[in-house]
Amino acid sequence: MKLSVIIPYHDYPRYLLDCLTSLREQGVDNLETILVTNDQNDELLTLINEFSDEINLKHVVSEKHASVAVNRNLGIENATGDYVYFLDSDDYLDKNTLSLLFEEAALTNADVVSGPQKVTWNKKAVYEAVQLKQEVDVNLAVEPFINPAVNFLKHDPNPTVENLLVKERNLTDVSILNVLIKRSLLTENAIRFDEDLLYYSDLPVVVAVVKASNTYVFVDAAVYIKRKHNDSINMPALSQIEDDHRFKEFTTAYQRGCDQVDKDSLIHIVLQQKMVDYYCDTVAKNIHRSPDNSWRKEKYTLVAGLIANIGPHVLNNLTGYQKRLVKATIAGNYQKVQKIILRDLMKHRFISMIQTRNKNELNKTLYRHRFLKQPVEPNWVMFESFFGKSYSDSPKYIYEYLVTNYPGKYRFVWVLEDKKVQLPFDGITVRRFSLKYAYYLARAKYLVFNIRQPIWYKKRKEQVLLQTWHGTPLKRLVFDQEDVTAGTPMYKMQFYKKRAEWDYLIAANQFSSDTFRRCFMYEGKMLETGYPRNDLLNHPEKAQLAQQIKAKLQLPSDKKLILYAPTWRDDEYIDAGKYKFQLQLDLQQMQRELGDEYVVLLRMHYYIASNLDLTGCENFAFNVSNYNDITELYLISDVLITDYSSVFFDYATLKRPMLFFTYDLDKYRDMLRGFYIRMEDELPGPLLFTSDAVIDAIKNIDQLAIDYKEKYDQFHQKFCDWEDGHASKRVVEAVFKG
Ligand code: C2G
Repeated sequence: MKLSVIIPYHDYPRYLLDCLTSLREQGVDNLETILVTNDQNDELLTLINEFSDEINLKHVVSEKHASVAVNRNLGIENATGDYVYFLDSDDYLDKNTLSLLFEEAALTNADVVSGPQKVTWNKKAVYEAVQLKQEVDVNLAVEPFINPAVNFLKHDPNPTVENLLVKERNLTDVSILNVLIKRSLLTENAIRFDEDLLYYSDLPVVVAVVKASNTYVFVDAAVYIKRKHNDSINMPALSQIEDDHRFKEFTTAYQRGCDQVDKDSLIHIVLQQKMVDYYCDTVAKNIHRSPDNSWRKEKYTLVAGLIANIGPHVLNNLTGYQKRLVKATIAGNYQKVQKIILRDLMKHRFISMIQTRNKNELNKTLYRHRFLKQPVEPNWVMFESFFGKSYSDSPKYIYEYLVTNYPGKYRFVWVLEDKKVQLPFDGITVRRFSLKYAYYLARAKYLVFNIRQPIWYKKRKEQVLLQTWHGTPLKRLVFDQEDVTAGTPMYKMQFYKKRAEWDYLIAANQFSSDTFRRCFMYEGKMLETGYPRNDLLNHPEKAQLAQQIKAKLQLPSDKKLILYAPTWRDDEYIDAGKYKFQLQLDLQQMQRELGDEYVVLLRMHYYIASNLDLTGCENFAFNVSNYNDITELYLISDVLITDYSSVFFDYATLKRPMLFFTYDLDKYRDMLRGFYIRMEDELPGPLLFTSDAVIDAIKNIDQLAIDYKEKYDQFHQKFCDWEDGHASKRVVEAVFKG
């Protein structure tokens, strides 16, 4: 028996590589793979070449701009297998998916054999690593199961509508993926994809296949991995393309599905109930939210036409909100429809406010409905550094420059979580997301933030948003990241919207300026000024200042200082914005071997929420993670140990020795992030992989400084050249013009 796998392909070769690799790993002997595409570029041809023997790959060339439907139909024409299977070029398969399905087909000779789909936002390597790790606290992927459409449409010996509907998928997601179909079923019944449908050609085909088939088997363990695209801006999946005709097409596909079956058949009932669900849960709410009236009305008219045809089987079983809404729709009472939707939305909003007991929700509502209506104050300036966790970074230095050079001119507001932090000059402090925060966020003319502003923030045209950012990039950022391994998979889309609100962005060096333009897709004004936060490192009195800081921290004055400042790891997730860190430095050993000459300052990243255990090393190791400003710590340190943190770009301003404790380099670089520079070649210090090697390096620090002098000079030239102690002045003069 032979299997034909049909893959329509348009773009994104990186995705295709994962797809074909997974196919190669399936272990199905009698396989033909038909790749249908209009692309013929070199990258694709090399890939085809690489795989052609192992998966018996045929390249079928389609006409220009051929749709998925056209490509799949061409695939069917060229298929010679007993069964056909559709696989999308941006998805991939779990280890034994095909062999499991195929074995079942050989055993049962069923017309249709299918398995579940699992959704992921990750590439294959990351997905598999997560499977291996199998820890509950891993935040690398969201992977709900979806059963294929044919499952709910299939004749069950004793079907009930409720039972079938509760567990199955949305009408818009109906798909022919992960379904092994007898080829004769397609040819004998002339089943083809409708070539005039761009997005929803699966739906009528699924109905046709279900209708034509007599025997059907479902294999739980045969999992298809549906890979969502995290970059809907540059690499949208078909389902992410915004097109005004999409909705009209969806209704056409639905109608064509319905037209194939009898009015009182189970399939028809299921389709209609699904349409009611989709209308009530999604369409109606979007109609309400959409500010564009003509589009709203058009959509409503389209669905209302379909809803008017709902048969008595479905209508009589509706209850509550659905029943009221459908009845008003059938009666053509648009005003009533609006009222029902609004009431339902308010009810849900209120319930969520009560349930979460979230005062912030109330503050957000006041922000939207009250504070945004009040005038913007031209002299108010709001600062936020690391989500209000510290008085630090470039916002601190911009504030201090403004306060000392323009006395009395501005009113300053600092976002600070810790009430104990006293501002050294004028200004008030507010807690993040508090009522006052919402108030000043709406009304201050100037906003100076070093990380993104909240999602719900709405930029006003009178406001000026200065994004200072918080480091020269080593780790790939936003649109340069292939996989988003931390936070929400919607990150790229959200970032895209938020970065459009920035009026100014600061770059510390030419490399940052070029990289930010690309990786943030930033189109606003770039301030090529150097970092205000590094002004201190070129301060004329930095030696005296260092003495004062050391005294304030009560550090021994007769010892040299080693600062250890590592970054965070995407896969050590605890909760939103909170990560674990396991210290790999052997502090006891360090104390024994280096304690006469040195003490160590341990500085965790602001995302790290786990505690450090310094028992037994109290007079040698000091936890300075809560110290506000890391720049002051640079100033007092004699040596820096770090890893993939941007701290080394800033520390290099001082030209003091640096060591890179990169014990998890491979994982960090290849799995989690990827880097912009080759660490092995460009860094002005050694990469060290064990605690012993770090100790040895510190013992030989003078020799290392000599060995790395040339590299250090090159590094300094490339990344620290703009730092001269006057970046704050340049930034303030460019931004604060009023
Ligand atoms: N930082 C710190 N202590 C650490 C690590 C970092 O105070 N142990 C501060 C430094 O100012 C550093 C900044 O946080 O420059 C950003 O930290 P990174 O480790 O570089 O990581 P991340 O927050 O992911 O930012 O373009 C830079 C990137 O956005 C990286």
